[in-house]
Amino acid sequence: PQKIYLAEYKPFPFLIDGVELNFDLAPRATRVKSKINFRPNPDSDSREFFLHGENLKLISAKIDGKEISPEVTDLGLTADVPNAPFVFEAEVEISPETNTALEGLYMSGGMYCTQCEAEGFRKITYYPDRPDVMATFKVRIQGSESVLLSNGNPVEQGEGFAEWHDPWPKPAYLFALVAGNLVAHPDSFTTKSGKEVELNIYVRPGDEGKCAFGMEALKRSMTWDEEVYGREYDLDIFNIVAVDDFNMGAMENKGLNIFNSSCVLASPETATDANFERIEGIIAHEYFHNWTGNRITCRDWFQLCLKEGLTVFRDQQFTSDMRSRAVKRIDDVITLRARQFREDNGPLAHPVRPESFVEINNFYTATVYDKGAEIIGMLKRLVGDENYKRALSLYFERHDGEAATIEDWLKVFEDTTGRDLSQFALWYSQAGTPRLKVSEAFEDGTYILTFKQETPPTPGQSEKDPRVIPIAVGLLNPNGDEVRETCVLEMTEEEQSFRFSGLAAKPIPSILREFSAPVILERETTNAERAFLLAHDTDPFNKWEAGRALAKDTITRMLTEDRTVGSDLLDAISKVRRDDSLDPAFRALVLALPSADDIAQTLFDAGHTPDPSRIHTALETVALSYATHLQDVLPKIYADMHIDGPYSPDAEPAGKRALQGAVLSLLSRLDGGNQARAQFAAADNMTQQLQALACLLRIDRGREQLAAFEEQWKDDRLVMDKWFNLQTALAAPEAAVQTTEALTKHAAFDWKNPNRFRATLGGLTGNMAGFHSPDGSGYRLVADWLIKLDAANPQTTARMSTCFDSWRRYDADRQALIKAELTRILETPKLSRDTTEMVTRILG
Ligand code: B3K
Ligand code: ZN
Repeated sequence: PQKIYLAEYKPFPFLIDGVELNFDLAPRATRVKSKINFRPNPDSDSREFFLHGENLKLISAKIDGKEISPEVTDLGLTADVPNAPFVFEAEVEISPETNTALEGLYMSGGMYCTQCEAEGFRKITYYPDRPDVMATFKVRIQGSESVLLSNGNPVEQGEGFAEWHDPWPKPAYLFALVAGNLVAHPDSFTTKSGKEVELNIYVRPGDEGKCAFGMEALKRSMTWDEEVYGREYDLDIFNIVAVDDFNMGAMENKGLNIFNSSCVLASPETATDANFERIEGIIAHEYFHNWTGNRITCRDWFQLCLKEGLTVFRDQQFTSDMRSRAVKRIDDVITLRARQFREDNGPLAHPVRPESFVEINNFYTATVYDKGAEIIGMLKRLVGDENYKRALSLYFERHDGEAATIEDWLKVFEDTTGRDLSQFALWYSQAGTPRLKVSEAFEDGTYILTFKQETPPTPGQSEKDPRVIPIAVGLLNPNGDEVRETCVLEMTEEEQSFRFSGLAAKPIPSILREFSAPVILERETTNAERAFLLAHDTDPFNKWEAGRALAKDTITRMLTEDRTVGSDLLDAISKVRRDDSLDPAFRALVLALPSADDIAQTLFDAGHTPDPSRIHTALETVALSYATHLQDVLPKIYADMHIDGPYSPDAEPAGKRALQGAVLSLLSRLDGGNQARAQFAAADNMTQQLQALACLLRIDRGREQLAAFEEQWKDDRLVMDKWFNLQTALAAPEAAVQTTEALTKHAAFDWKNPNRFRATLGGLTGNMAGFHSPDGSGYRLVADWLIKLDAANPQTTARMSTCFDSWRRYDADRQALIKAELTRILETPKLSRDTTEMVTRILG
């Protein structure tokens, strides 16, 4: 397969003045007529006319009204064209019903919908399918469905047709079309300059009752973007459509966002608190793309982080404004470490701005998104809030309507602040997570912190240069008072010292407050000091981090030194547990144990070979110790967290439920599941129903409740995803593979639906001890299913193949078993380009 390189970027030889599309919908024979006005691009010296096109049946093509016979391959079409403005017309036929890849125009539950990012538009018609070719679109849809939607503003609607016009030039990846017998949840919004915008969430009949929260979240997002970034909405209408079959979370098509139904539909009975928060965040994310992504888009796909990193950063800011800033930061760092650090420290490591790819869909990664967002956070920290604001205004003013690059982005910060950001730019080009070693000294009232940075080699990058690292530091004195407020140290050298003078005693440092940079901190310290910070740190992130470090230290020592759970951990944790003055959501986070994967990576980094089943046992042991140690207070905390009145998904009640759920999980290790059974029976919301079910699965496999749950929810697709997922994710290690296999034979296991596939198989791959079952049966089952899915849906297959990326951590037997499965996948005839690229990289 062909590799594409950033260094080989060339502008397209033509510009487009306008596009007209005409869709005549039919499940297996949709006709698409296009009329495109091209003119030579003065910035290009080539006149080669190549249009992308895949899986299209060309009916006819014309230039300036005259029939032509272009040269057509699997990848596109080439024709001779005049060296002057000309009109290209084509008619093609496509088959949405048989499009199982869910890219281009496809069908889901009887409705037509599209997914074009990154390169799906070429499966709809012949077109320069690249983000730097921007054009205005007029779309006419003919179909018998009651709702016919496309981008922009509606122009005309009638029996069996609708016409839409999008006045804002856009790249083809933002094109969308929806046709279905849908119902709307309508609303409206008045922008700050007084413009009335019609809002709709379109769903299949029966789902109308699950739209209210998403609509409120949309309006909150619109207000927030006006208030915080000064960005107003720019069309008369904003539509969201919920689709059951979707490869990712959602898509920011101009004026017509298409959502995986799991990322927009919610009701108290069917969605958990976590679902509500995620829905709010994703709605905001897609809406924010209207400016960071759509009005200003990317020059080429290597610049993907330009829109994704920035938009993730914006949705994180939004959530911390809507909910708790401290809790949001901790949640984000947990995810960053679980997904991005894992990626950055394995065979799939790549720079936030990659330099080459085979299949761009493989680069919608935690690195591009989440590390991309961390880079924006560091930049903001380095230049300060005021400068960040000025730089963003300049960015919108200077690049509106353009397809921009990371260089353009950094330049607005340089021009705003006069700062040289060339060293900072290494964050975009160097892969790998920097390790930051800390040492300290104290003499005559002066405290010296010395940092040494080092980034291990990553694929294709053996040498790394030192980066700019903003390190937020505060100092505490031995009584626990803060003697130096947070300041940001700017590290630029490989090794660098910072001095704090005028101190009465040797302070206890709180380093990397708020997780000010995506690095791994390495510091020799004691559990006594960790417990001290857990009790006294004023920075909520580092307070939590101290508890987490204490737990990790305990668990790794249990596994490497045969230690038992020490009282230092138990006492420190129980203080926080009992402290009513702390936010319940924060207390729940302190009580949560690090993941098995986190422990495995920590052991591996320290030179040990992780044993998944021993890690599982150690985590269970710690949980049981927490339970016994807190025995006397658990029932009281459980009762204190009770909420009267109707369910609300707001942060405060959700935090209480989180703490109550964490307590329930401990209690159920002592009371044989009595409290959990009671909670299950009484629950009037999905959060509490699922918490209880999870506890019971561990006790007696929850047979009775699983059956009741299935009976109650068998007609609700999204809830049934949870039912599938919980069973594979929480199965006991020795039963996980068998449970998963049985579930794949369940009548409701629709493997072509990505949500169901991910819920079921993804539950197993996330169940570390189960997936890594020593006989290799977990690997075999997952490989079998990946091979099967690849023929239908390469994108989801490639993404799920990452479950094997940490294979080099494990013992030789497991490595051999995994390698054999990866090789078997790779040898599958006609394996997709997507999966081929991923598995090849994983094998290294
Ligand atoms: N931009 C889309 C992701 C498209 C993924 C294509 N494989 C959703 C988002 O990030 O908002
Ligand atoms: Zn995005």
